[in-house]
Amino acid sequence: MNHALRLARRGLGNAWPNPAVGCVILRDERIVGRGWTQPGGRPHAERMALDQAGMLARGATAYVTLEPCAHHGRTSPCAEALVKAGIARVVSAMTDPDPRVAGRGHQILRDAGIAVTEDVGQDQARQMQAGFLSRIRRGRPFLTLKLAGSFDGRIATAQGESQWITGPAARLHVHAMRLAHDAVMVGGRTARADRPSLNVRGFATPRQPVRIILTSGPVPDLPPEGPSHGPLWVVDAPVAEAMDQLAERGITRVFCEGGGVLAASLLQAGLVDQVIGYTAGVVLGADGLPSVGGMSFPRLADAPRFRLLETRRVGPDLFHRWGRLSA
Ligand code: AOF
Ligand code: ZN
Repeated sequence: MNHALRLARRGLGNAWPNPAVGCVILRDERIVGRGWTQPGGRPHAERMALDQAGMLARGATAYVTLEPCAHHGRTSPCAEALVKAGIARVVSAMTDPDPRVAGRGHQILRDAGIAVTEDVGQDQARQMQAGFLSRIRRGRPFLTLKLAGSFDGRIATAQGESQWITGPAARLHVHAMRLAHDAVMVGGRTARADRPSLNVRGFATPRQPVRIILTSGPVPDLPPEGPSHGPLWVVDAPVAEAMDQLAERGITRVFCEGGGVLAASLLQAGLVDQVIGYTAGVVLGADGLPSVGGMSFPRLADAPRFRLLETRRVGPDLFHRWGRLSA
């Protein structure tokens, strides 16, 4: 299952609107098929693994990071494909929250006499599916907020100089984070001031993230959609409504890169699920530009609070990742 989870990770950021699923087919302790959800969501992981296994799937065990689907999409359901291929046992990590599946996939397998073991590696699978779960259950994407800056949380000097506070290693790390998200989002002010590329560089990607600019104001001239830039979506709606719209369009994971005004609105609205920080060993002082704009929380108890999940050194800077305390 760990192997299947690692395969699933390859689909993060490019399988949307579908979940990123991994599948390993094991026969006589040998791997005969490996699959993961392909860019755009099809073929599904099981289809790819079964095609690889061919006749060797007969009597084999399939490990899948999500319940095999039961609905008729562009092709027949994966649960039926597993039955047809003669799979003897299925080990799955979690039930598919999609109402078209929701237990029916496991049922098809059991009805066909296949031994099914559920919920193996469930915690890791749920983390991997945080975006898909959020889109299905909450009707909004899983939102990661990036805060990069000085010790004292500033992203530019009073004169607006911001290049470069963090080093090249942190910048490359940011591109790896973009890679694992469906969309990269900034507010209108940042878009106009920085004309950011909002693409993935330094890594091969099967699909560039969607570029989202959240604004009611003018939009700067940015590179058109192409091999090195994803589609450009301009969304003019209050933050909560904007997030709902993105989920409706299939987005499961959003990476917000600022600026401070948008960061404050998202935090204030309780929409931030994860914060990642890049902190540099420099101090800019109170006249520097803050990474988070004004928020009105008169009492400390009302301020959004996060739990530390990870710390790591990236070059000369500190990377830290925080998860939201209440869901
Ligand atoms: C699987 N294996 O690799 C994935 C699954 O639009 P469709 O027809 O491609 O179906 C999308 C749904 O299929 C999606 O909402 C989720 O329930 C399931 N995703 N299922 O068996 C996979 N990605
Ligand atoms: Zn399927």
